[in-house]
Amino acid sequence: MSVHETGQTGSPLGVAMIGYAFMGAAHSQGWRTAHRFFDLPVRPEMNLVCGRAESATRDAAEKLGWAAWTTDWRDVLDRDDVQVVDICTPGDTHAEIAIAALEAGKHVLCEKPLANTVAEAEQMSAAADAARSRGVLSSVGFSYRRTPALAQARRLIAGGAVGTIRHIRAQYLQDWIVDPEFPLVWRLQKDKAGSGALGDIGAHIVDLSQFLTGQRLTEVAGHLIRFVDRRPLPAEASGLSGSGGSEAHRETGPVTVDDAAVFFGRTDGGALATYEATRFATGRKNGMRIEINGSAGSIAFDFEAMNELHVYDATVPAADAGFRRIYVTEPDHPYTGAWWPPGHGLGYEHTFVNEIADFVRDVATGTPPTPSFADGLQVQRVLAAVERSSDDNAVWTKV
Ligand code: SOE
Repeated sequence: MSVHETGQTGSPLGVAMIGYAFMGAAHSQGWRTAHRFFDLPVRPEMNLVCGRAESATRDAAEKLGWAAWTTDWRDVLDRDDVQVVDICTPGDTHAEIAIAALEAGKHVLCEKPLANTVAEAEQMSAAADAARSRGVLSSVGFSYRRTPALAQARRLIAGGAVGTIRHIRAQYLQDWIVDPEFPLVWRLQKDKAGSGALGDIGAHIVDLSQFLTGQRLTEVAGHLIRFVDRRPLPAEASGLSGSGGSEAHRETGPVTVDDAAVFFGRTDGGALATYEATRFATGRKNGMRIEINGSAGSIAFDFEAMNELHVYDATVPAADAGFRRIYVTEPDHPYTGAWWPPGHGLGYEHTFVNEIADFVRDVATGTPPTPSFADGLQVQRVLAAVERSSDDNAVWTKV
């Protein structure tokens, strides 16, 4: 019996990823795995990862499976073995990197939110339109669209399952900074993140509500709040790293973003939409929930039970009506046919593998991916409108 060497199948699609922390790790899972579970026309090649700190970037390259690493992201622009640039950095660098990569002829996948300001998002969307005319494609990484249950919910709603939509009710509940001693990480700094819960997790539920319903927000009102104004600087910033400096004397810095956002809006389809995005929902770890109520029924989802979809059909006799639980693991459900037999649920990382599989297939076939930078710009405009409403204190009336 002779041993046979396995050749590399499919032509390579060279990828460079910028940023290697939480999102970099999630995207790396996608680049390593997508072509091993989905039949793709090309094979991603993880050729270069970029970061700022030399040792951490080298360690990330080895751990996450990248062939090379650099501390200068501009190195990706003129490499012939890079056709895709995947941006996994904080929002303050999205515009500069994406526009340079598009102008260099690289397809771009950019993490959400698209940018930290509407002005930056407009520049990115214009660059994406110009690049698309040259066959250079782009997408913004609203990964929750690739949750099978949510993609199935969109199919059901498009098929009339809820009838005329009256209510969109979306929450994104986390609690990772309830402790006032949690350090001042980049997500809590406006110059890095653009906003706090509003843009980091509120962006997800704004995009998702529009994705599921096909409707767009036209007007919003809301309020942003900050509960904790100052936090200890991260160890590396306060010179404590390695010195085991005493917690009692750690320097603090100002939190410059919102801790929580509540807002509501009207859609172009006449629905009333309400949103809550908070990092202070003690006990809720990643409670991204959405419910759509319509004239013919309702659909409800909670990411903390991400394989389940709850559907209410109002057209059956009241005595038989009730929310039914669909376990979204059947081969006919979106994405699940590429994974495991029915009943073997998926997890958070699968939304990134599904996202990257769609992106790779679209790039290989010259199909403009969704969501586009224009979709990302529209979300940015909603976030900015909420911020203006909050700044104008537009929602409060004294009791
Ligand atoms: C915030 O904690 C966060 O990491 C978001 O930035 C991600 O987009 C979301 O997928 C998980 O939560």
